[in-house]
Amino acid sequence: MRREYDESDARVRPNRRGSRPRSKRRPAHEDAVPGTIVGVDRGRLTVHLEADGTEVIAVKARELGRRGLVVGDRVALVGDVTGAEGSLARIVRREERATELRRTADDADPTERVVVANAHQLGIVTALADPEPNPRMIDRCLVAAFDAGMDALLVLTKADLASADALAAAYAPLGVEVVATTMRREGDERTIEGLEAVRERLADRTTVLVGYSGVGKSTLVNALVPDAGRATGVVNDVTGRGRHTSTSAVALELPFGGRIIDTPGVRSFGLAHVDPEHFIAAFPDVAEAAAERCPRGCTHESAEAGCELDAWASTPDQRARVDSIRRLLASRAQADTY
Ligand SMILES: Nc1nc2c(ncn2[C@@H]2O[C@H](COP(=O)(O)OP(=O)(O)OP(=O)(O)O)[C@@H](O)[C@H]2O)c(=O)[nH]1
Ligand SMILES: [Mg+2]
Ligand SMILES: [Zn+2]
Repeated sequence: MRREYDESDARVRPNRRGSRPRSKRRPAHEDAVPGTIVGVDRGRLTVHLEADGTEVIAVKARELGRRGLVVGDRVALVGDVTGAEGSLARIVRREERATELRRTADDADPTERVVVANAHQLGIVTALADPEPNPRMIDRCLVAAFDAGMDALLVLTKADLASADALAAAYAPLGVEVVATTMRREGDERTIEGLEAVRERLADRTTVLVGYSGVGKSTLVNALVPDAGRATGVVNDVTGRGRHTSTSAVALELPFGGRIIDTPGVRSFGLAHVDPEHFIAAFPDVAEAAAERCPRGCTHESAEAGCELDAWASTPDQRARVDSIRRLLASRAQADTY
C-alpha cells in the first residue's frame, strides 16, 4: 500500500520543489486564484474572483472530499478561470469560515445545514402583513444570529399594509436595529421607500436575508442592486404565504460596498443545533435580569420552579419575550428527547 505523503516527508526533503514525490501528495496549488462562492446550483458553483470580479463556473475538486461548499465560502480555484462561456474551473481549497449560519429543518430534526458562510449580519425580513409577522420566528432568527456570532438587523417590509410601530418598539430594547420599508406603486412603476436606512446598515459588510416566503426579500435585493434581476413572486390570497419563488441562495455585490445574500423562503428556523444557553443570551435584557435575579442553575421554566423572570417582566413586551424564550426552551427540550 502506498503511504500518504505527510509533513514528515517535507522535513526530510526540504526545498525540493520540482522533484515531487510520486505519491498521493495533495497538490499545494500555490497558484490557485482566490474567490467567493456567490451561487450554488447542485454541483455547479458560481465564484466571484477576488482580483477583478470575474464570475467563473466551477466544480468541487476531488481533494475537497465531503467538505461542503455554500454561498459566501472563500475558495481557491485552478484550471480555466477566464469565466469564458463553457469554461470550468476547479475549487481546490476552502478557506476557514469566519461565521456559519446554520439551521435545522425543525427543532426535533438534528440534521443541520449551513445556510451561508462568512456573513457578518443576519437580515431578518418580516412583512408587516401578507404574510403576517410572527415574533416567534423573529426570536428564532435572533437566536440563530447570536449563535453564529452575527449581528441582527430586523427589516420590516410592506409598511404600506400595516404599521411597523409595535414590532419596532418590541425589538428596539434588545438592541436590534430595526428598519421599515414601503412599496409604492405608480402605474407599472414600483419604488421602495426607506432604503436609505437599509443601505446605511448594509454598506461594506455581508448581510444574509432570511424570512418566510413572500415577505419581499428578493424585492428588496432588486431595489438595492439595480441589475440583480431576482424573480419576485406573488403572495397567495388564501394562505397569505409566498410561493417559494427563490430556490437557491445568491450573493450579490452592493453598489455602495458590501454584499447581500438572497435566500429561499423558509417555513421555520430549526434550532436543534443551538446550545440552550444561547437562547437566553440572545435577548440581552432578559439575560441581564436572569443573571441578577434568578437562582443559580435556574432553568427559567416557570415561576413555580423558582424563576424570577415573571417578577421582572413588567411590560407586555418583556412578558412576551420571557414567554418566547420559554417556548424556545420547551421545543428544544423536546428535541433533546429524540
Ligand atoms: N404591498 C407590498 N408588497 C410588497 C412589498 N415588498 C414586496 N412586496 C410583494 O411581495 C411579493 C413577494 O415578494 P418577493 O420579493 O418575491 O418575496 P421573497 O421573500 O423573495 O419570497 P421567496 O423568494 O418565495 O422566499 C411580491 O408580489 C412583491 O411585489 C411591500 O413593501 N409592500
Ligand atoms: Mg425571493
Ligand atoms: Zn429563571
